[in-house]
Amino acid sequence: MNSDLRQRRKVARTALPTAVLLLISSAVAVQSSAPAAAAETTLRAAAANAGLFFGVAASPNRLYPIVGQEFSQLTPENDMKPDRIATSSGGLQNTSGADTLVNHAQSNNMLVRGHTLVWHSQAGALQGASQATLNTFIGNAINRWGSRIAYWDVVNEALEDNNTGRRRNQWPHSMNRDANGDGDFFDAGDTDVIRDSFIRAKQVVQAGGLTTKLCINDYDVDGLTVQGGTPNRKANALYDIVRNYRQYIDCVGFQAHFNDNPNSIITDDIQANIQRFADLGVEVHITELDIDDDLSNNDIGAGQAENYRKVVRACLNVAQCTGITVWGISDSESWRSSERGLLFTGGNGSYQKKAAYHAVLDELNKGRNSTPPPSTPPVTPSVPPTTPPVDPTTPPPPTTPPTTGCSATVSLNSWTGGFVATVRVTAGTAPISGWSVQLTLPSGATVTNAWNANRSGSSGTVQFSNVSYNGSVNAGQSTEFGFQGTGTATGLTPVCTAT
Ligand code: 9MR
Repeated sequence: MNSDLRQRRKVARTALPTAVLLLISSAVAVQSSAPAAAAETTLRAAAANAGLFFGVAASPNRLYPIVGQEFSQLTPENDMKPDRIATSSGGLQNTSGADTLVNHAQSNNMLVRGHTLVWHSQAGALQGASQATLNTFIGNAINRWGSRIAYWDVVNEALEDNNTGRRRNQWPHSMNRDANGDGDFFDAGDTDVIRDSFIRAKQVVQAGGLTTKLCINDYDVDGLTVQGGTPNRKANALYDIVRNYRQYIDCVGFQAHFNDNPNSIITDDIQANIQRFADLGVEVHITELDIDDDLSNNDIGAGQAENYRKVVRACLNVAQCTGITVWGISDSESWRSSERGLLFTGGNGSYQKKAAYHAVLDELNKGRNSTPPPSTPPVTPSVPPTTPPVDPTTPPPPTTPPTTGCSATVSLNSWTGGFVATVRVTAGTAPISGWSVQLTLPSGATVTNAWNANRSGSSGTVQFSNVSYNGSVNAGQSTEFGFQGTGTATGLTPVCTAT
């Protein structure tokens, strides 16, 4: 095992994505006919009740029934990596494994996470390619599966090991240039593979009218600190990247490969770290979870089942943490089999649940703390169950033309009896230092919670205003907030005022 892999031996809602909501809505429908207090018996059903997906990394030769039964999301463990599917000119090849996985996910009503587009490792024929070629590949890969891929890891593992907080220096990051020498790659004159790859991916998504969300994914970024209370500089660096490129980045993946490496332990500040990313307005996902079961070295905590509980709870307690994915089904089939880091034992389709499985299921069944779990409220008898969902892909027109103040648009994800609204506030031709948005809900609709905004009122005319960190918006730039409600919320007309 090389040092890179050894280092990796350790081991995130503004708006819930459409596909998650579809999963939730089906769970709600199931629940309304089940006894109110019945605990769910699969990870995917328990997660759906709490408003998140529970996924697994998979390969075409391991698509056993358990995949669709227990999991609601699938990440190709290796079949969408550039070394499988990219040609040296950024074309596609050998996509049959990836196609099999996407088809399997679709027929089992699972979300897909595309993994991954820009990565220093497993780059195959793309190794050493220019940004232009990377951009070609990004376009080809995103367009091949379109909105069938809910999330794409656009850039994977861009940050250096050993908690330095620096970017990697190998390709493709070796293409980076810090033009003004200020120590970062965020300035207009700088060259930044992360920024340029996300800009390209965003263009492709917008040009195709896709619902795909674009994520940045990394490991050892899970807590605010690492062992000994040392600040987690890698997590801080990731935070700076997301903050600077928020307009292109929709989601952040914490790989969460936990083990006893000092930078890979489970700390008590994982939830706070998830929260600060969520406060930037991105979804957060735990993307590659596995937890070392090596109890001879106890510095990652009190045992695997309890450690799994901790991580799952940290996600559940942050509304914008919309999914958890484990990096394989069973220990023996894991990339780290010796650490017995997963939820099942056994193999070849015959699996036994571990204590860790039962702990995760139990924790998921407890639901979220910070907001009411979506399974509880949104059954409004006045809404007929046949109400068609609003098409979330139809972008509503701006309600006010750009001015020196601000304008606002709203997009809706709806299900029978409930909705999540994402409101985008855009400054006019001058910067603003605060904003408020007023909108009037149709009768019967009620706001149950909001994020990235202060709120007054819950039905009829409701007022939202900026919170401390998102009041300042530069000319022409945007910020987003969201809210969840019960009932039906069509025809919302937000009115934005700069304050
Ligand atoms: O689990 C994957 C394993 O089968 C491959 O051999 C390995 C090659 O690097 O990649 C593993 O998956 C990695 C993922 O793509 C990115 N994060 C770390 C994962 C474990 O190494």
